[in-house]
Amino acid sequence: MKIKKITLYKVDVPMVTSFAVSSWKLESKATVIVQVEMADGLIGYGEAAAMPYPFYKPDTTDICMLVLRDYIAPLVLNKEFTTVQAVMDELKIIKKHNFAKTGLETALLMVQSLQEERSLSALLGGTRAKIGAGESIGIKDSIEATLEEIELRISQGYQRMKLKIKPGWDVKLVKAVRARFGDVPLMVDANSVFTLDQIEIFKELDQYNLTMIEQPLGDDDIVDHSVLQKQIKTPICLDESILSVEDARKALFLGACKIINIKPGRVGGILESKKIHDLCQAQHVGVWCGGMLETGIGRAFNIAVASLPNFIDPADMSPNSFYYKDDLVKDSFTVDLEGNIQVPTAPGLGFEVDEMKLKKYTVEKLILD
Ligand code: OSB
Ligand code: MG
Repeated sequence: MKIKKITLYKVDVPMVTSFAVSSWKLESKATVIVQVEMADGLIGYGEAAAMPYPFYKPDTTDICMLVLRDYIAPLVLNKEFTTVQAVMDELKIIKKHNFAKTGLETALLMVQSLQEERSLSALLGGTRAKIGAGESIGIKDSIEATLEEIELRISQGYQRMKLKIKPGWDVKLVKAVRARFGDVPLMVDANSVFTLDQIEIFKELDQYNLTMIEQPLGDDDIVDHSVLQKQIKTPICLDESILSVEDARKALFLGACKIINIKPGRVGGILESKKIHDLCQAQHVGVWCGGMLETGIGRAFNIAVASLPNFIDPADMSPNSFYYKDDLVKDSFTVDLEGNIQVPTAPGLGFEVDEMKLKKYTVEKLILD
């Protein structure tokens, strides 16, 4: 495979409502769509779904644009590679910048899927025809507003609720949800805002039969998480802390978690996601697919990844219409009343890129050839 041209689209799709987590709030989600044009004429689209600011991980949308333009494109343009993995190996000289790498990798996997006339799921070795969907519920103005949202999602079939928590918005929220909805599958995500000094909060949360507690402590920590995991029975799930299969290996070695949230963008791509999946499967540790509020383009890859056999919990995969006023694909996925999403069987994304919408929401475009 030989890449002839890379086009970077920095897009900004307006949001329906803001999305707040422990220490930041998203009002507008900028993302980078990567389009590759191959020497044989095939076109692929991928997404580098970093946040617009460095509050989740150091990467931002603008940093993705810069790294793709100045470091990734020059390493790969007009060179012959045998596989997508070979391209990713070439990029190993660039430290981290996983979202930017994922933008290119996903575009190339779309091309490979078209070339081989197999769906992305089939290409990866996916075994599920449908995947379960869960909702990630941002921090709202009131507990009542949160309960209303949960009621709606339960009625729509969602298989589990994930509540964003922060100090002061933790046990009382979970308690209220349990009081109203009984044993609905429930988990919490702290987006790295707590420290071990607040261990009592986790001991209390431990009483509420949560399916897991996601990233309670520091965004690059595994040691303190291993201390915490030994003191609570609720599984800790790592998100921010796991940037590679090596990180996953170390976290499992230390007992820092009992489950891992795999987001392709955070770990540097679909192939790295599969490596983490395989490692965890071999160690009988489950994984599940998180999200970065990707557009329909990025979500297509997440769905394919989530169809692998060791993805044992529902994905964070609300339709983009929850979050955005518009999408970049036509007829994106839907969640049925059992809370399932059909895994596309067609080659490519499985959804058609809406070129008009892509153009409409592009705020910066760079052509590299
Ligand atoms: O921590 O899982 C997270 C969104 C942006 C950044 C971090 C996170 C999230 C979500 C939303 O929880 C998940 C989704 O894409 O639906
Ligand atoms: Mg998270």
